[in-house]
Amino acid sequence: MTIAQEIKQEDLVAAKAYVDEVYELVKKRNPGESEFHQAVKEIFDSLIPVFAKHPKYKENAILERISEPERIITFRVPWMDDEGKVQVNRGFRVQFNSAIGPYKGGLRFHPSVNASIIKFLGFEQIFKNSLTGQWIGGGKGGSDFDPKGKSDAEVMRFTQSFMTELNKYIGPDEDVPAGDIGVGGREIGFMFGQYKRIRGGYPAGVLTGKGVGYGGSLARTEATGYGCVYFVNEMLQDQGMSFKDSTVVVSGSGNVSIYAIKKAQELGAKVVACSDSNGYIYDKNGIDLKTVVQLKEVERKRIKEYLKAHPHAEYFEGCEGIWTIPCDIALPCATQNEINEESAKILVANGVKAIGEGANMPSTLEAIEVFLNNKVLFGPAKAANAGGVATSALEMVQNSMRLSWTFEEVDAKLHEIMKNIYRNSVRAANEYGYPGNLVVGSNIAGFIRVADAMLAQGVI
Ligand code: NDP
Ligand code: 2IT
Repeated sequence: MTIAQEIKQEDLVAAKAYVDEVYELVKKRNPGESEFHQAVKEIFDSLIPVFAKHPKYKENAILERISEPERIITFRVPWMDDEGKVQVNRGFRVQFNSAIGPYKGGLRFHPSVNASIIKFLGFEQIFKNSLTGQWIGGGKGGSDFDPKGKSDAEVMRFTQSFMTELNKYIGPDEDVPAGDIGVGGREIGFMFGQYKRIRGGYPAGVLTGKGVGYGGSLARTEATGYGCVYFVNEMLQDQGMSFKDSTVVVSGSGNVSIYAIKKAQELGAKVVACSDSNGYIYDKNGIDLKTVVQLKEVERKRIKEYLKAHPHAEYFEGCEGIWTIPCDIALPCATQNEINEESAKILVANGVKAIGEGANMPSTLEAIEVFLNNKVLFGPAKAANAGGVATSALEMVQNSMRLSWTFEEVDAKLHEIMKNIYRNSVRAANEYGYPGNLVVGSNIAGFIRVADAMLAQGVI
């Protein structure tokens, strides 16, 4: 008998009422934070059968506790631009949950950053990090600083000011930030330098995503994109499909997108489109990744310029249109809520077979419904993009051991972790009565590990 068969209908009804009640509490306590509400709603709804089966979680107020961050830090970040003008940004770090390890999660620098966005990301990170099977808690941070158009000197002055405050709250055993949107190798390098200068010694494990020349892990740069493709590949193989000869659309053209494109191409797919926040390119011959890397990682230019090197390609303004391109596999790798219900319906009408969420929460709740109702294979963000943070945890391990693994060793570990996340999510979905629903499966598998650790550690 599966767990689902053991659950009584009246317990499900009671669990739903309880979960709804706590969700209302979260909304009341965090007014106006729509992204945070959305992330909480998705998790809470998935957990109804867990609460119906295990009264211990309700009795110990796990839901009320897990949705309230252990600590939120906000701070002023003053810095001087190249014209000598003083600028002020806001810095954030949400230390959400440390039941299974030090807080771990990226830093996002983007003008849209606010408390709601950092809280949604931090909340998701708890369950994602748990799914990796490693010893990392959930956290997230960032700033409303916009790196676009800033000189290297401005980025350095900003990140040094940011770290001058943030350093008080982080450390290799306390809280270990990494990159996210707008934070890559350059920013991590400046932040590590400033942390080391303030705190002394060589605390390599305080940040991940470091350069491989000073304590970084091989394959961390590739890990999120590669991991996402490994995860989707598991979903496809289970149904007798593969990337080979498939048509793929990838949104974004940043860190996650670039390495998702690379691995998909290696597996024999034709990637026909990618984008940035201004628009998207369509190349019917398949994207030339070298040009994208040169434009986005080296020259920091707009994706539109791809056409200079490839005049046969097409450019379209705006982001949503990318989902109207017919494809077998769609990998949203840019940002939250980039696929709405309408885009999801168009993808389905055009015959999409699988979605792999490289970005965090790229599909709205309504879009997810459309995919699940139409039997599209759906790899949710917490599972599909966990390869980045998993490899960050491997970087922490290497820093603690003062050694470095080869690219192949790290990549093999990443691959195994993604397969495990897939298997554990499938198993949880089956056990709790939602076969094939990896949203429910990954949320449940991620939740139980953290909830049991919280139970063991008492009311804290
Ligand atoms: P990057 O900054 O490297 O790239 C972000 C890409 O998304 C850029 O192409 C950017 O375009 C585009 N983008 C950003 N904001 C928007 C927006 N509001 N609308 C449309 N496009 C946008 O970030 P990453 O590749 O690191 O992150 C991408 C996603 O993956 C995020 O959701 C992040 O949280 C998630 N993620 C990242 C991980 C990592 O290891 N880096 C791990 C797990 C998840 P433009 O150049 O115009 O800004
Ligand atoms: O969303 C994420 O998982 C990340 N941005 C990576 C976090 C990390 O600590 O590597």
